[in-house]
Amino acid sequence: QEWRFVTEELQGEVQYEYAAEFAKRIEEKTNGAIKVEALEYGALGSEVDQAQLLQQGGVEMAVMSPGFTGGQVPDGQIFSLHYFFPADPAKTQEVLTNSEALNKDLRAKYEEHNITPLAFWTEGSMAWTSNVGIEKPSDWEGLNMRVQESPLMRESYDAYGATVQSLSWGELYTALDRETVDAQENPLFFIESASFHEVQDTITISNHNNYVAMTTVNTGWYNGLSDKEKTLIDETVTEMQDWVFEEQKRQNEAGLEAIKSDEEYDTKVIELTEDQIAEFKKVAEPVHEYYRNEVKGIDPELYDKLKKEIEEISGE
Ligand code: 6CS
Repeated sequence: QEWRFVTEELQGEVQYEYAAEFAKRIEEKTNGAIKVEALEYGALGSEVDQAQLLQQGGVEMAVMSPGFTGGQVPDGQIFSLHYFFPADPAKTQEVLTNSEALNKDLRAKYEEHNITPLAFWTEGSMAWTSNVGIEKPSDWEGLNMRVQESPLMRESYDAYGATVQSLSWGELYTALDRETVDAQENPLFFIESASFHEVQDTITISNHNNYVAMTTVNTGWYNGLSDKEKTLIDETVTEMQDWVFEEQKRQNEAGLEAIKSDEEYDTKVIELTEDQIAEFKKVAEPVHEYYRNEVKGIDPELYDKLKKEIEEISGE
C-alpha cells in the first residue's frame, strides 16, 4: 500500500517534516508494508486546491490549515480569533490535544465535508510583518493585510481598520515586494523560511494568535480501513503531538535567531509590551462575541465549550 500525504509547506519546514516523520514511523511499524509519500506545497496547486484534493480522495492524507476551508466549515474559523487561545504555545498545544470541542465536535463538522481531522497542533505564535512597525491598533489603518480563505479573518483585521486580501502563500513574497499587500501574519520560522523579512522592514511580536494546523484524512478512505490500520494511524498521530511541538519550537527559535543576525536585511523586531497588547485586546475581544452571536453557520455551543476548556487550561 502507498498513502499520499500532502502538506502546505516545503522540505525543512514544520508541516513537511511532520509528514516525513509520520511516513518514517509508519514504514518502520509495518516493516515497509505501508509506504507514505510526503508531498511538498506546490506540485498539487494552492492550499485550497490541496484541501479539495483531500476531500475528493485524490490524496489520502493532508496537513491542512483551517483558514483555507473557512467558507466551507465556518466553525473552523474559531482559530482565527485574536487573543482567544492562550498566548503560550505549550498551553495552546494542550488545548488542541485534549479539547473535546475540537477533537469530537469540530471533527464531526469537518466530516460532513469528507475531511477527518485526527489532530490539531500549533506551529507557533504568529507575528505581524509590515513596513510601518505595528505597535497599536490604529497603525493598521490603511494597510492591506494578506489573509487565508476565511471570512472571519476579515472581521479581525477590519476591527483594526485594515483591508484584507486572500492569497496563497506562494504569491505572498511578490505581493509584499510589489506592495500590493502591506502586511501578513505567520510563525517566525515561516517568516524566515519564506524570506518575508527580506521584503518587510519590521516584525511585531504580538502574541495575537497561534498558527494551527490539522492532520487530516479523507473520511471515506479512513472509515474503510481495517481497525488495525486505523489504530496504527491514530496511535502515530497521538505520539507525534509532542514531537511536532518540539519541532516547531526549535524551528521558531532558530528562525528568530536567523532574522536577528541577518545583517543584509536588518529587519526591526518589535516586541509588544503588556500595555500595548491590552490595547489590541480591547479591539479584538468584541470580535469573539461577534463570532459567537452573528457568524452564520457556526455552533455557539461549540464556542462556549471550547472557551471553557481554554479557561480551565490557561487558568484565566
Ligand atoms: O501563510 C500561509 O498560508 C502558510 N503558513 C504556514 C505556516 N504554513 C502553510 C500556510 O499555507
